[in-house]
Amino acid sequence: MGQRENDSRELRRSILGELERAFAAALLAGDEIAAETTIREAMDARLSSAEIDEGIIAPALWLLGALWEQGEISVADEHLATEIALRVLALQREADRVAQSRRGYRVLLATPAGERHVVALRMASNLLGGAGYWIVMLGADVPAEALVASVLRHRPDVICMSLTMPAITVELMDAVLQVQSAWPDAQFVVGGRGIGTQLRSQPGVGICQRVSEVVEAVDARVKRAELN
Ligand code: B12
Repeated sequence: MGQRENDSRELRRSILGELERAFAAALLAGDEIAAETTIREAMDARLSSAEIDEGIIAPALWLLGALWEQGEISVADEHLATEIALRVLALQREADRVAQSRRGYRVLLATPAGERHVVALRMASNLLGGAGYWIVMLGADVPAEALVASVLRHRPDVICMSLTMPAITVELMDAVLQVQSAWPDAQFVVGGRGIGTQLRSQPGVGICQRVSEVVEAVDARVKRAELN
């Protein structure tokens, strides 16, 4: 096994250990909000449901059981902790259900002709893929005609575009208009420092300031398309 793989396992183990301690402390304190926050952090850290169950929830309950046996906590404390753990399992199930429900939806990502900055686009793709969306990544510098052809072929539910250079606004606008004229129901989410005021009033286009907003913005566009 390589050093890098070792390091990443070590890091994962240390994250898991920290979350396990935080979750056990939340159960001991009967603090449902802290317990939920810890599990949300675990999900954000991309720990799997199995890792969360085996590495965080089960050990915390074992600890509580041991404390109860030793008479250090009451049976009521133990019951409260179990109830909180059961509610957290429901939260996990809901998160899995939402991710599953996104699997049937496609998001196509590209930058317009002339735009070669793609780091934010890749970030958006990772976040959307992680949230369950099916990704069609075209990458940088996609001419409007090629974008239209790809949209008609893949029929994405949402098209995400990134613009860094304000000088390329015309190309982005042209791409949006060409796609909309070929497919009037097309839904866009665009972001990037190059976005000016022009696109803000364009129907079918949502604007994001930060990449962390992308999943929410795409969810909203998918819902809007379903209402059309
Ligand atoms: C890396 C880089 C490059 C790389 C890009 C490599 C690649 N594969 O991406 C290379 C070397 C190719 C490059 C080339 C050029 N670059 Co350059 N580049 C940068 C640099 C250093 C970092 C850009 C970056 O990745 N940022 C990190 C990302 C994560 O941040 P972000 O793009 O701001 O995105 C955030 C938000 O805007 C938002 N977001 C962005 N897009 C999207 C999309 C969606 C859907 C969502 C939800 C959110 C979202 O989320 C992100 C995080 O919150 C910047 C410096 C800077 N200040 O940004 C210059 C910079 C962008 N480049 C610049 C320039 C001028 C150029 C060149 C013209 C240089 C040259 N003379 O050749 C060329 C043009 C290339 C082209 N035609 O596109 C200028 C742009 C100035 C301007 N306003 O026009 C900058 C600002 C540098 C500078 N200070 O002068 N560049």
